[in-house]
Amino acid sequence: MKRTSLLISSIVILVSISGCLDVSSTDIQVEDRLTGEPIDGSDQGSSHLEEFNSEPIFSLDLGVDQHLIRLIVILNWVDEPPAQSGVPYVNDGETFTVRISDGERINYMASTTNVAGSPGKMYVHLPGDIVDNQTVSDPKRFSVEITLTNAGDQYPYYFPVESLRIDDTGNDYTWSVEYTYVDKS
Ligand SMILES: [Ca+2]
Ligand SMILES: [Ca+2]
Repeated sequence: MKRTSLLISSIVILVSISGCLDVSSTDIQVEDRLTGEPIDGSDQGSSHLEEFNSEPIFSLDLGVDQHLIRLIVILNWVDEPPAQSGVPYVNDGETFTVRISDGERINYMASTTNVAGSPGKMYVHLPGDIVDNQTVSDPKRFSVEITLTNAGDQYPYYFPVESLRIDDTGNDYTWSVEYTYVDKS
């Protein structure tokens, strides 16, 4: 019960900030939404993508009385060490894209490119004012898809000409997903 109360307080703050509802109806609507048991879950894994390719990594099926209120995706990756082919090279960053979709109204995408020579990290939080909307809480499947949008190639540090380019074909990555939904049944 304590956890539920905390969750309700958080949502009240979110709703207040969003300004989507008038004050007189906020308390009733929030209480109605969150009557039920909050259920947390998570999953994680690792994979490899070739440049321009995509793959699904996670899906979550929710029933008619289950309302998603939080979904977070975290990606981590490290590009290959630069070549030392006579001269020092720089390996340009990888651009990963995370897409969270419910197959209908939600199609949320975000991309990040790592700085050359530094690890890449991406944190994607499906915004609460979208997932908390009752109109999108019918039975549905939320899915997460990863794309290696661009694998930056390698160029000589002091002489970055196209003729000396080394193709970067892909990259490893690790992922984790955390979510919370409320079951009102
Ligand atoms: Ca690269
Ligand atoms: Ca790479």
